[in-house]
Amino acid sequence: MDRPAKRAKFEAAWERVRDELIAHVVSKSMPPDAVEWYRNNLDYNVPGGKLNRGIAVVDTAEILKGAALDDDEYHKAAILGWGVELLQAFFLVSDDIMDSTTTRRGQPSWHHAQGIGMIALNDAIMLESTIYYLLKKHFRDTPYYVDLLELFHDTTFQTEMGQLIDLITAPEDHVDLSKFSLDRYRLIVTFKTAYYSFYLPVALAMLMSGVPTSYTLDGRTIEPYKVARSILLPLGEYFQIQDDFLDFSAPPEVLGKVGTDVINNKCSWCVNTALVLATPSQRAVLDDNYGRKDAAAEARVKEVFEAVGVREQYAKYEADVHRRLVEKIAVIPEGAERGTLKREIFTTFLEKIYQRTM
Ligand code: GPP
Ligand code: MG
Ligand code: MG
Ligand code: MG
Repeated sequence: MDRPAKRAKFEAAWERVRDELIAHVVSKSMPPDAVEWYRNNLDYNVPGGKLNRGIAVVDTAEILKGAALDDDEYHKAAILGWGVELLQAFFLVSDDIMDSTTTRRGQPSWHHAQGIGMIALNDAIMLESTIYYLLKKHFRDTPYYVDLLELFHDTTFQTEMGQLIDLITAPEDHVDLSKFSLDRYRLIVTFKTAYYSFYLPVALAMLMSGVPTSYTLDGRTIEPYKVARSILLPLGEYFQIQDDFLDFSAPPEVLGKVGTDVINNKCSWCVNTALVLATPSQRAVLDDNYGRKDAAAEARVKEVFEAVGVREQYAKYEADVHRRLVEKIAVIPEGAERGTLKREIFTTFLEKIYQRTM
């Protein structure tokens, strides 16, 4: 199945999930205006993104099975996938309030949309609770129900820790580059993005596919969830570094948006790399111009990025991380046994990301 067909099938699963969620609040005696509010919250915030995270659950379950999923397996994988998308919707609605962001996915941020305001906070929490309603309804009788609960809870906490260090490192309204560093950056992106975007979808599919906590293959003891983390967290870091580099370097007509990281005081890979390489006078330019809502200041920052060689650093980093990940994936022991890891899970992710330009 090609990408658009996969996406269409996954979106069709949403219709079913959404209808059962609506039926649930109706059954709880919610009046029509509340049902309508909840429906709008779901429709506005959950299905409109790229859906990469949700579809990754389905893809991984298929690779682990080594064959097409039957209807029941597909439906289960899709519900977990929509669980990840609900978690993401909860994060983004909340994040846009915290970041005072007025647009998201080409429309007003939910809290900024007509008539919503701070009810968005309750809506965000309802998006999160919806995950646990779905898990209970569809997985309560499976042996891995508690593992699913723990995984969603642990991942949420990790993302919230990431959000905390993000918020205190780079407040939108106060520039202090002395708080930035590449180590701090790595910690932020691992916790804020990599766990929920890269590890969570794969680990969900692993649980659903009956992958145990450990097994022996070719005389070696494998801890597959640890192996998955050891590849997917650096992969998530790579993805974010790419995102940051493209924000600086990609032509807007290719990227589909204008980069705003410099103006918004983002603790981005580019500024952290520049801070390592800058001379004292270049450092002064960064201190004076970073995070200012002013195009001339932004241009001065970008001149420093060019002068210190951020582009060359990126090319070096990308070649290096690609080689490291390929090596890591190549040593995963593989067998035909059900419930064991397949290298293809990780190679498909890596190939999708490597040298992307948008
Ligand atoms: C977006 O980051 C926010 C997250 C990925 C996680 C939010 C976590 C919470 C616990 C609320 P961002 O603000 O750097 O990116 P964007 O530009 O998409 O707003
Ligand atoms: Mg934000
Ligand atoms: Mg944020
Ligand atoms: Mg970005």
